[in-house]
Amino acid sequence: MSDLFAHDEPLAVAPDAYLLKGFLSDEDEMLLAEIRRLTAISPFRHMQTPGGYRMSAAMSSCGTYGWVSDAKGYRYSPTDPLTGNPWPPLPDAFLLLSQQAAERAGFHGFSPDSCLINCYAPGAGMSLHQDKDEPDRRQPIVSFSLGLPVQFQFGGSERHHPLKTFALEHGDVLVWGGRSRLNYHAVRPVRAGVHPLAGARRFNLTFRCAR
Ligand code: MD3
Ligand code: FE
Repeated sequence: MSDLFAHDEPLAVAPDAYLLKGFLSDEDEMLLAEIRRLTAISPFRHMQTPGGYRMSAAMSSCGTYGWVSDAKGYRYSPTDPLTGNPWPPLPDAFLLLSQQAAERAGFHGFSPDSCLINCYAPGAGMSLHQDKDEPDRRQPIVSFSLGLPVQFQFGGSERHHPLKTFALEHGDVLVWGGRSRLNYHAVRPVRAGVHPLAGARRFNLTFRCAR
């Protein structure tokens, strides 16, 4: 698909948080093919929260560290607990695109060592939470959305702060840093549908500095 949106100005959605509409529109097929390849090595699985709930999004990771959750808590691990092997390396194209997105949003020198791969079937979502398992809070988180659209909600630094909602669509990138790095956020349940390239799924890649 031609790149109608990627040259737009980043849309400020919160202080130091930017939405890059359609940033991935030339790279969507490559990204989906890489997700397929990576998850043949480290398969999608439903993790347990420390409280014993099954997460509705299926997850995998690539990079030096992967995010894991189980009865012992949330953490980054150099090995995939499902396979016992290291996570597959972060593809060069993932690294480059995430760095270009960070740069476009005004964050220089972004060098992620972890990419969490989330897969949402219809009905799956993510309840309100903060991302605080990463030690260096000066580093942003860069998120890529592919496949089915979803309503994304974000609030403030405390759970009770009011929420704003907007759609995340195939090809969109979000960059969260600085003053919004610890904002609460949630993903509403994905509605049934079929995306022409991704099928009945939404995929989200989040690039992080785990160390
Ligand atoms: C706002 N993933 O994996 S990405 C997650 O669409 C997660 O799969 C969602 O939240 C998803 O933790 C949302 C957008 C996002 C990512 C990180 C953030 C928003 C954020 C960190 C701080 C504030
Ligand atoms: Fe999150």
